[in-house]
Amino acid sequence: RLKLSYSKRAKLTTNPLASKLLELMESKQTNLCLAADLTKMDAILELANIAGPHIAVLKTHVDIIEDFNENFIFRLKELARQHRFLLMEDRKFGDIGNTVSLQYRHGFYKIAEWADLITVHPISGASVVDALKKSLDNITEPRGIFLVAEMSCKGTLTTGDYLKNAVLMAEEASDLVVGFVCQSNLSAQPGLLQLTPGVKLVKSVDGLGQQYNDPQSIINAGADLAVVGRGITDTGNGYLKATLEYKKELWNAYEERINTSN
Ligand code: UP6
Repeated sequence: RLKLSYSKRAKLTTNPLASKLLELMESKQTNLCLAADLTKMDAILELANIAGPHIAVLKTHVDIIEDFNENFIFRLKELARQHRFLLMEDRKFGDIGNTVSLQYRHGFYKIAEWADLITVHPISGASVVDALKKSLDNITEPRGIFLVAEMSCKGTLTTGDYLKNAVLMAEEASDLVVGFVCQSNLSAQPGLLQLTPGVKLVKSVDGLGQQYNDPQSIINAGADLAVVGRGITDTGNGYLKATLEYKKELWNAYEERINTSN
């Protein structure tokens, strides 16, 4: 997996959204997933408009937005279309099948209607993926799930058998799973993507448990998509400069990974 280009891997996936994502990454030359963890709609839209041409995925936590309304989704989808990036709602679903399917389709945010990708904790077992799949009736666009196999924070319980079984679940799960959220190279399957959060230009911590590694280390540890949040949003030099810096570092590390022999 680690030596294959994104475009080759796009042909080896079973999920149409995973191929679309890998092709988009190759054509935009970016493996950056931006965590837009801001609490006002306009601030997120401004960030999405500036960073949009340089990212593959914009990741949201819609439940932190203070002035959320449907117009936000309408405008965000328009930016995603214009700048060609996918939308991921990092909801980290973690309940029984019936509850997650209600949370996915209903309530205030109606996530299934607009999020190309979602994150799901494998804690409830494979039935949760089946339930999410069943709840996609009438949704015609392709959808994908990233299973949270291993977390980035200090003291996480996602270790040992939990981690191993989460990977097996992703490998065996329905065609809805496009990959996992993790910190290390856990699967050789070329069709699954590794999404790695906890990324900053310099290895560091945030004082609240988050642990950051630098772009080159996480790409060498198997990341296909790197999640960068505060490394970009907390910058003093403007979003564009920071986005381009992360994009370049991450893409160079990927090219080095696929081009060096061993
Ligand atoms: N995230 C992690 N670690 C995980 C899973 N998800 O940090 O194991 C998410 C957080 C946040 C983003 O919910 O949205 O990735 C990281 O943001 P940061 O770069 O600002 O720390």
